[in-house]
Amino acid sequence: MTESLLIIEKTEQVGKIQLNRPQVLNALNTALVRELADVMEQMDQDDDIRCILLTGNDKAFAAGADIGEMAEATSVDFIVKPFFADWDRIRKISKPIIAAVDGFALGGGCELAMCCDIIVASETARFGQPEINLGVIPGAGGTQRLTRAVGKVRAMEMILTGKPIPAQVALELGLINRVVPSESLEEEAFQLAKEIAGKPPLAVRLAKQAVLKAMDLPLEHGLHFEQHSFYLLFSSDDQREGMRAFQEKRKPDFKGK
Ligand code: DAK
Repeated sequence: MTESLLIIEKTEQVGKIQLNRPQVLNALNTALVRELADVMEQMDQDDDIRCILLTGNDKAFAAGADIGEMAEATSVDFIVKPFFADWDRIRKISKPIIAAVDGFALGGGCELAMCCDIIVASETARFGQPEINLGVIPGAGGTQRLTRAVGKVRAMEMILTGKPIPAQVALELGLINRVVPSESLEEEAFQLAKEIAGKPPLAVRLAKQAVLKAMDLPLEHGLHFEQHSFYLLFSSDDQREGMRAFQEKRKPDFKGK
């Protein structure tokens, strides 16, 4: 029997997905990325899941796209076959995604973490874009998202040298949210996912969208999007519930409606 490429678990409104190709440091082949996009889309539609948690194992979150699969590809293959189409599906997920990163997050692995909304890393995690050493450049957003996250000169150094940075440096550069000991990574990331899962789902969804818009819209347009999203939430039950609960000094019970 072949082992599954992903290990999936649902706990307290958190959908956990573990990448499971440990023998190749979770190298992201087409089949795995397809399955990941499928599962994330299912979780995006599942009312019982309010936050997604993506993890690897202690040696690697993911060491990049599968080099074995790519090595003999031609430019025409990339254009004609939908080699990388599933990556676009992942960035369109509307629920928040937390990456819990231990070990290597390199190339496509670093790009996958950056597609997530929050990154919690262990002290031994390493982030890098080593594609330059293979004669190519990042292709799943590395030159764009890394630059937006850490600024031009830092991104340039990482991408031109291909040298990974340790978690503590990634934290200082603003690439990740927090660094925790390896043994508590899963629990800390889960607690954060659970905390977000307890928030009103519609507001969470629109907040995610609005923050992502800030990355690529001019301020005027971003502010416009924010304002309209704010107005829209006043037609939700959760807005009434949240404000009433505050006035009645009780805990709100959000339904995502
Ligand atoms: N692909 C395939 N196999 C890999 C792999 C990868 N990326 N990374 C590691 N492996 C395999 C190794 O070949 C080895 O297999 P065996 O030899 O045992 O069969 C096994 O995993 C263990 O690796 P090592 O023996 O090398 O382990 P070490 O601890 O010595 O070294 C390492 C760990 C992470 C430093 C090293 O494995 C390494 O440098 N790996 C390659 C990292 C890399 O260059 N990653 C970038 C790949 S290019 C796009 C989407 C995505 C992408 C591009 C476009 N579009 C949407 C357009 C992404 C591109 C990339 O990620």
